[in-house]
Amino acid sequence: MTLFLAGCGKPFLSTLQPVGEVADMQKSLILLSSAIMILVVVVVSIIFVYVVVKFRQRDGEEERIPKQVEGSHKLEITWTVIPILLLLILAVPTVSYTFQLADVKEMEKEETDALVVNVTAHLYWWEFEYPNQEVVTSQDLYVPTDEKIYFNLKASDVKHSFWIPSAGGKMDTNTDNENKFWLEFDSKRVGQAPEELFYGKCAELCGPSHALMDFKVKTLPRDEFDQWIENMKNAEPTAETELAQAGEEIFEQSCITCHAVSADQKGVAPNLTNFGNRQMVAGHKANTPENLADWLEDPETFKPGNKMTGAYDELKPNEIEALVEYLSGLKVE
Ligand code: HEC
Ligand SMILES: [Cu+2]
Repeated sequence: MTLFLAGCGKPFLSTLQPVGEVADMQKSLILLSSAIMILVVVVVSIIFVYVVVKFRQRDGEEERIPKQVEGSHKLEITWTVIPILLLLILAVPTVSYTFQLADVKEMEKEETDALVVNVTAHLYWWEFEYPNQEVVTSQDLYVPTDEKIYFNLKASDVKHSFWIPSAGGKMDTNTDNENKFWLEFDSKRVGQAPEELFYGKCAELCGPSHALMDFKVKTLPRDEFDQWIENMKNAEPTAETELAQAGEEIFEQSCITCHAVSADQKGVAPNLTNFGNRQMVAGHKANTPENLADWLEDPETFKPGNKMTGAYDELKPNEIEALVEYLSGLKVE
């Protein structure tokens, strides 16, 4: 079963197709521990079958009792020492990797060139802040390749867990402390995923829409990443058509209290500066005008338990059309 299921892995979300150093280390631990477990199961099964066959009760020998070995020092020592050795083989790389993966000295320096991302998990969406660049985005995380990206993880409401299966993790996001770790994406391997785009997940059951609490990770070469940051900083909401302008008006009345459309603001709802570039609507369905209209019309059916339901008066079809036009135009190249 495990072998068959392992075949289902997709290159953009498989722990078994690592895309960077952290994922490599974690995969090697998975393989090492699986190998040790398989070895133990195989050896124990062989001994079990051998003993059942060899010492079974045979016809005419009902009274015969084999030699008793209870309290044998040799056997007791053998089956105590072997597990200790196996655990040591597993413990040495595990402890060593644990320290390497928790090494975040670089991000804690006063002045650092390292890329830091503050991740805040909310019911049921993700906020990504680049504190040194003063840029905020949501749902789609942008990262440069070939360098360590340091994450500060926290949650605003309940416990969630941050996981990018191909790159590493998972690590809990808590409400009362910050967890820190780093990940790395190897430029030679990001091509394994279509559009160099990876999937991220919430890995801690957090409520009715937990399974829909997904995000995307877009990997870019460093210079394109810098350009993206620059473009985000300069982005201004535009409404070119008349329909989009009508949408902007509604947005400023009903939505702006929660949603920001400039990249320097955090908030109680996803920052929409580059919503038009997003892969998904609310992290759940493809970002098409139809799905966006469904979401605005009835958020509750789209994503049960979400924190937008009931936050604005019911929208008329023409208002939804205008909002869809406006929101789809919020793009940062
Ligand atoms: C109570 C504050 C609040 C108000 C008011 C509000 N929203 Fe939201 N909105 C949210 C939250 C919270 C989410 C995240 C929901 C989720 O994914 O679970 C969200 C998500 C969205 C998304 C999806 C964002 C993404 O990155 O996928 C869009 C689009 C959106 N809202 C549009 C609107 C529009 C248009 C209005 C006004 C008509 C509006 N919102 C009013 C809180 C609000
Ligand atoms: Cu969750």
